[in-house]
Amino acid sequence: MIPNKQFLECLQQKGIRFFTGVPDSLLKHICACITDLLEPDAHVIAANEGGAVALAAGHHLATGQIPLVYMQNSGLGNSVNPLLSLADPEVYSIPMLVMIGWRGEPGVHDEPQHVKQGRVQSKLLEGMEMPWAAIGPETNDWPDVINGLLQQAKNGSRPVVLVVKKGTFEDYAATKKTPPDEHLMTREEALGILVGSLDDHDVVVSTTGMPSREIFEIRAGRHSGHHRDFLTVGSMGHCSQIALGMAMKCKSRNVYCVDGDGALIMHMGALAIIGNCGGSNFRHVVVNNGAHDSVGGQPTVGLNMDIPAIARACGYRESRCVSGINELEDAVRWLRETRGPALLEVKVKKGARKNLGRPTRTPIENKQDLMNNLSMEQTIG
Ligand SMILES: Cc1ncc(C[n+]2csc(CCOP(=O)(O)OP(=O)(O)O)c2C)c(N)n1
Repeated sequence: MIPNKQFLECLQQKGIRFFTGVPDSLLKHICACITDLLEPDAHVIAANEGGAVALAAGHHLATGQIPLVYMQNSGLGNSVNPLLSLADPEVYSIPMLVMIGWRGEPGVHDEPQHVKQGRVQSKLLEGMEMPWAAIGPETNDWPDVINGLLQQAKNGSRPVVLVVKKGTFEDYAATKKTPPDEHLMTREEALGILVGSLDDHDVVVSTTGMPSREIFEIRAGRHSGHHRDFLTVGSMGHCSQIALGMAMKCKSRNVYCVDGDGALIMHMGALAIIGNCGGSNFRHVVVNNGAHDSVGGQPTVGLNMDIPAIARACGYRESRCVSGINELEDAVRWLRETRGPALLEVKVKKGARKNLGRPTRTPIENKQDLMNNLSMEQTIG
């Protein structure tokens, strides 16, 4: 396994001075090390992976240096456009080292949303004509691998890819720790109150990562079935548009989108579309812990922005922010009674239960349960 600090120092010695990306669980130790040791002008956690490629391009234009972009392989889709139409040697020809965490590597067990992405990843990179090399826990000559890639980046003035397999980096203990704000509730407590306030006809579309896993367990614990929830296990940042598409057609239902701050920021343009096209049945709950909690807790800018004000400016009828349990109980009542599109931001602390499970229904079963539920109402109606 590779010691994180040694890896970072090796990149710095080779001239990399700027790091940007979106965190990944498989890269969480190296992401934690980068976040911990670098100054804010040397490291930016980007809104999405395409934005990270563009930030890296801007850094290169200003300095002539080769930057590093990190991402989970699910973020490759977000970055294909700027990789091919901005940084590609046939366009602006901008060198960068793109480090990709290989979720769903063939032969390594992973969740359903990662399996196909992991299987087609090499073909995608080859189709994009991106030079790439992989490292894993047993790759002792990793400095040579990086050297080789950086030579290609420099000589061809082009993006190159370092694919990182599961278990490559050692554990990293951060030197700067921000203790969780004990006055705040946990995300799971907040979701428990929200789910408890819904009626049988309400539908939930929840975001990628732990929020959906918690909603699944809350429903299981209350024996209330999973047919009211769409758990967006992949496609980070898109759950609000799924909810909007559903709400536009299911006008007799209240549709609750349960979003995370990282996911909201990833595709924040969605707010403007909801503000303009969302109906009275659209209700948006943003559970804001200021972090990418599901993949290691790296910070987002979620606590430095006024999400309710942004929603109103985008056309939402109403919006509010709460942080206490008592306030939340009032606020979920308010949300239920308010004409949408409406948004409730709930500030929570970072962290989740250690024994949090994963949905035991497959994505297809989840879809089928929900569609049966929605169509039943249409038949009755
Ligand atoms: C396009 C894409 N990039 C990165 C990831 C990895 N990922 C999964 S969940 C997550 C963090 C989500 O953060 P947030 O929405 O704030 O919710 P939290 O986990 O903090 O509750 C990330 C980065 C992903 N699934 N898809």
